[in-house]
Amino acid sequence: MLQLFTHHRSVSAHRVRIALNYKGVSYKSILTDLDHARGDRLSYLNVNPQGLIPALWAENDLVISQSSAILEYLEERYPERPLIQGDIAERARIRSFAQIAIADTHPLNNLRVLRYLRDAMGVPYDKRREWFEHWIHKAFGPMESILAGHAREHDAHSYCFGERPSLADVCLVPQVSLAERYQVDLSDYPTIRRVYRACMTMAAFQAADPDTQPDTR
Ligand SMILES: N[C@@H](CCC(=O)N[C@@H](CS)C(=O)NCC(=O)O)C(=O)O
Repeated sequence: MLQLFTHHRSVSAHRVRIALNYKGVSYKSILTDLDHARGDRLSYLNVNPQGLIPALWAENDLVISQSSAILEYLEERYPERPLIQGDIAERARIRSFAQIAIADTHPLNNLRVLRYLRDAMGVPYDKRREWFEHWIHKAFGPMESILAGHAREHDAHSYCFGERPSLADVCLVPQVSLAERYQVDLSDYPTIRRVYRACMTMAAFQAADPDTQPDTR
């Protein structure tokens, strides 16, 4: 069985949990601490030398790190319920949207970045909070206009780009969940909130939510 090194609050692991659930792939959660100081984190470096979560122990000697690489692996290994489909333009649109979250948003608000701002740069809480919210709005503004524009041009649909979830939804939902946890004002993003609500009616998304994980406290 696949084993996922995960933490309930990890945005990147959240993406992978949604994809595994959506594709109906069974997996075992290996609960892994986000805190580098803890002993189990040190042994986790043998699994993922970067020490970042998630990692997927996929096959005998194959451990995959980096959520986008894991998501691509799952897409190729379990193509039956695809997360990237449609014509070549739609597939490009889905990938491009997903990268706003994966490449341009999450890395700036990652724990190690926020801790570096605090510990090495001496940035106080209110300024770190400003940083955090700034990068969320820098993502959600364009995401909202992309989704609203697509909804205007096509028949109204529930998910990011159609009537079935895609990689775009898999990457959007954890960012919204994170923003909600930190009570970021999302009132300027009605389409994002509508898509989020639609996703959260699905069991695959509910079972991946940070609040429903075995290590949720
Ligand atoms: N690009 C990586 C990012 C992985 C990552 O940064 N994971 C976070 C949790 S979402 C982590 O382990 N953070 C620990 C830290 O920043 O010290 C991916 O997509 O998998």
